[in-house]
Amino acid sequence: MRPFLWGAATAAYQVEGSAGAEGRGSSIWDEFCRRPGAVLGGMTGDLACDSYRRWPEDLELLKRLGVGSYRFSVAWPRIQAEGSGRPLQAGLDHYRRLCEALLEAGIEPAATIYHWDLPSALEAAGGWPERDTARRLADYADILFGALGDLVGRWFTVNEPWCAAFLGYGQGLHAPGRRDEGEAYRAAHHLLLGHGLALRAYRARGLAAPIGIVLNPSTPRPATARAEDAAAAERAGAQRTALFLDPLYGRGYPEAHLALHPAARPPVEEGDLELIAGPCDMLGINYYDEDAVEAAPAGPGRLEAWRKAPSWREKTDMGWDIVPEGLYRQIMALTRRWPIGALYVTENGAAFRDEPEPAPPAGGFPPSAEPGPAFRVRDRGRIEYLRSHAAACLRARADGAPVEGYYAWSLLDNFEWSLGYSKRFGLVYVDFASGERIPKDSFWFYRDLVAGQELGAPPAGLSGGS
Ligand code: GCO
Repeated sequence: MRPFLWGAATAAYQVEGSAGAEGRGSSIWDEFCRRPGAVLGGMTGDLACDSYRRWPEDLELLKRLGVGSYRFSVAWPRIQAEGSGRPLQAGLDHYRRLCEALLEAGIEPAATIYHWDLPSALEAAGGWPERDTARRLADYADILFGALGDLVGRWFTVNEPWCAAFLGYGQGLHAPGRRDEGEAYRAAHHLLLGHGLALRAYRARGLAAPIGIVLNPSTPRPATARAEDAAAAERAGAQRTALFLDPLYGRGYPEAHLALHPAARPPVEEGDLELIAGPCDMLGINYYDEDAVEAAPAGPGRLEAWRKAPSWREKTDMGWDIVPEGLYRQIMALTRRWPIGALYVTENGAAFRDEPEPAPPAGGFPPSAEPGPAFRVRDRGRIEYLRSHAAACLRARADGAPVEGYYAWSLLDNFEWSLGYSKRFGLVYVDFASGERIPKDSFWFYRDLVAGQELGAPPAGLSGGS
């Protein structure tokens, strides 16, 4: 068994800022943030965590955390301002420097190619509902393979195509804010096709690092043992799960799901399904919560005939149920149903209302080696969340599922899309006014977990002694 990989994750638009630096073009998120009412309080990613400039501080944090891998995303408009044509050298240089510094620190650079920042020029040409956008993604990906292929240790093509397609083009909650179910299905197909074309370009280069895609599957639990609720749970999960996993694993689109959506016509052309099903080295899944669902009469706005059932679970600040067993169930369910060779939990974490409190002066004897930060964040809820979910992940591994790594979301508090800076997911508290970073208690907890001291393993050096 390969050693388990612990990591932390971020995404470009959520942390980088420097929106106009060094020729970076505009993305659909830059535009969406400027649309009145689209993002809470009119907040934008213009500054965010300022990580484009402060990345050396982030690197120091990663080193202290002791993680083996850092999952970041490359900002497409920094590489191609208009989404096509010759790359911007400054953008490539930035990510090369970041990767080199990570490698020097013994941390694997894990690059996400597309985490939702589509260049505005491509949206103006039709965006993801247009087939050409898939080709543009593959061209951009191939630029990255050429420029960073000697440094990146792990590639993820597309992050959460369900969100990009259905929140972006169906529900209008994410950029570009369109509301058309048919467009959402077209977008979903082209995101998958873009993944498939990028994968083909990658294989043509003969690079060795593992490559895969990141999904956010949904595997709700039936609220009762009745067969109708089990069927409702299957219907409720299909759009985020089978709609993507079936074509990725060579089974075509799930007809039972498409049949419920008259507007759902993935514009499949000859050869698309073969491209989409090109073999990947790994699958990434992002898990945050699990709902209970029950059958409900179908009707307008409820084509799939299910509804969320009440639950007793504590919730995070996102209003999401805290269900660590749901992660175990999801991993087991996915790996039983699809022939997933290696699975990584590429995001897991929780938003809570963190309140920095003045930290007592470093006391004790001998005095601490360095003065600590003036503030402390006692985020016990996040510690419990991370502990229980990491344990669920390792339980799935012990029970035979090919789970090979886990990334905490997120290294830093950051721009939580349409909720702006109001939701804090970080292991590190960010004071957005000053950019100051303060490791939360969960940061030190996660360090201990990564070091093997928090999930019941005997402390290093004490094991096996007789
Ligand atoms: C994702 C999102 C993250 C979110 C996180 C919390 O990949 O799910 O990209 O960027 O911040 O999921 O909602």
